[in-house]
Amino acid sequence: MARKLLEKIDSPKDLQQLSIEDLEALAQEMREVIIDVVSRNPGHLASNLGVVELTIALHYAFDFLKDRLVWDVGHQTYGHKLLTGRRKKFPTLRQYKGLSGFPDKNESKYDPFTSGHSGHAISSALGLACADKINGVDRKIVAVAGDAAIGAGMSFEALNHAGDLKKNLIVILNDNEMAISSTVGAFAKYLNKIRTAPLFTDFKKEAHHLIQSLPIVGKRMDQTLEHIVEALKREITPGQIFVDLGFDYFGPIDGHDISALIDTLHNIKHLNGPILLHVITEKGKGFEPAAQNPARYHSAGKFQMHNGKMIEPQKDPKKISYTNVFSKTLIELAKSNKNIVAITAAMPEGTGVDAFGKEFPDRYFDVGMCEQHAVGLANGLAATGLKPVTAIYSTFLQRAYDQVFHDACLQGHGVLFALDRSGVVGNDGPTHNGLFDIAYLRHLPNMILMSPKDGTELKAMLSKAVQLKSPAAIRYPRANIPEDNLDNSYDPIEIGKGEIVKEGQDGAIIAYGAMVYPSMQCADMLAEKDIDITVVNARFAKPLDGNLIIDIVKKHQIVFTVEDHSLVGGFGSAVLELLIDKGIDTQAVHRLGVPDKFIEHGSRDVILKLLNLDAEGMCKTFISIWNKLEPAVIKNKEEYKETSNLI
Ligand SMILES: Cc1ncc(C[n+]2csc(CCOP(=O)(O)OP(=O)(O)O)c2C)c(N)n1
Repeated sequence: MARKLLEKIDSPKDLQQLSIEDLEALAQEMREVIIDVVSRNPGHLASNLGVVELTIALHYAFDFLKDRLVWDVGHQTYGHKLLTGRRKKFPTLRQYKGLSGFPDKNESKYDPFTSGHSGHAISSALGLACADKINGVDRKIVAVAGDAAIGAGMSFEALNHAGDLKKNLIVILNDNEMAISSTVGAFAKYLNKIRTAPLFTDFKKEAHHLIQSLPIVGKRMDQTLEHIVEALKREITPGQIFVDLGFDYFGPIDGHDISALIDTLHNIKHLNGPILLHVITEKGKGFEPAAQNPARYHSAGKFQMHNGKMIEPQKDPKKISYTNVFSKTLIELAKSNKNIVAITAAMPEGTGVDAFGKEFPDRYFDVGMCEQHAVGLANGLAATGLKPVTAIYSTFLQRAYDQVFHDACLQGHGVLFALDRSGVVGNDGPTHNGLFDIAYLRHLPNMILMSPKDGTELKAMLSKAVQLKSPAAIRYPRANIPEDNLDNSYDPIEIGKGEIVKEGQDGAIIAYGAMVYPSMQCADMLAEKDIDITVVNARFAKPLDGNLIIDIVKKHQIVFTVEDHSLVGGFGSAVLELLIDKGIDTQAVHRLGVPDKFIEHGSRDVILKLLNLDAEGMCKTFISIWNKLEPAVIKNKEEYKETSNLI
């Protein structure tokens, strides 16, 4: 399809050649490209469609090579990427070595920060504004935050600070009434009230009309319209809360009216001090299926472009996700255990607790994008003997580290953390990988850490964990469970006890969680080469099954620890600490996991393969170490050599 306007936009400067009508047509073309690419390369759709006009207007009114534009979360920057020299690479969105789905400072000069976690934009933008003052730099700093992002604690902290400092800062509140699903909270209700107030631009027109119709004085008064509007605005401003915080509030304005947006941005960019521009947008705008069901199309799978129908990946109907197992098991357990309550931080569907919310609305809390508060709330609930299951992605719980320390562990309260998306998450990339949770939780006294090898074990762990009186976390990946059938009967889990899955004498793999099945496959591959290894399912990173691990290390010449987690401070580190503390020789131990660097985007399978954390990769690593061992200690090394180039 010819996109005659977009094809001419190599940088935002090119927008200046276009009329308002052309800019409107450009918005249409951008939508088509976004829908087309996302229908094939699943990504964030609805939020991006909602900010197309705002994106154009921002790049028209500012020069973000000099000025700075900071998007909150950053999942809504596809239009921004199309206008800032990344149009040709756009079809590679979220693919390995392709464009990131989020702002990426290594990707473009137009992205001042790499981001993906909500609440950061106003703080970071304020930091830039403060630095500009110190460095004597004269430029405009703009932060764009959604109505859910602005409800995050960090955003409030930044507004509080910015309103006091009075530095030049423009905050654009992109209000579409939606987080992933509906935005929750009293602040969202407050914004709702503003939304129903007359649009700022309509109000100006109305006042103009009224004054013109006054006899004689009309003309003269019209000249002072701006002043009157200013004065009236202060009196009847809908966003009074922002004014009271020290901001100049403008809005609400229609976020799909390019002309009004450009006019307003041109007007406010010359004002001093902190400014908040309230823009009303529609999530999913311009693509009916997404506009009708913005939550479903927030992060869409593949779909048909002409009707939005989701194209389900060809999947074995028996295959279900860990999230699904967690979601169903939690409901089953909560039916008989009335103490169970569930908490999500604006991720009800992603974590699967939405189903719990429908079943037990009085025992369910969606706190908004406020992970810190989620953990504090859990503490209060747990203090009374209730059992809060706090379902937060591994990467987002990082935001609440101190609350985990202070409000869960220090109190010794039985808060259970369900850490979905632990490990490599895939196409969302470095901002969303869950690679640090063992490290940031393991050192906290009272904490119990476990990870199931499959769906059946997740059920077993969850049913054990909801009985615990101390804080605990279960980590599981964004993946389908590996077994074909979910077993309804399972052996009870004993805290701190692992299991030997397979016994051999040539080496051992001690695997944690999702790495157990690939380790078993690796053992099968090695068996074909006549190398017979033991595989241990560690189950716990804290407390470790010390006796089992020491026994395995003593008996084997090569021992791998395997985890889809950072090697720094992870499961393997815990094993080494144990061995050193017990005076056990650690020479045989090799740690497999994620190196000390940020891991780029690409599908989970591709990334695990690159990290040598798939069965083949483990096998290769095992053999390279095996090859270095003295022939005397390897009884079948000669036989092995004949087949070694098979790998
Ligand atoms: C700290 C954190 N928690 C949760 C998320 C997951 N998340 C991504 S976008 C989103 C909703 C964003 O809503 P809003 O800020 O209103 O922006 P919109 O998508 O409506 O443009 C959520 C919950 C996140 N990115 N960061």
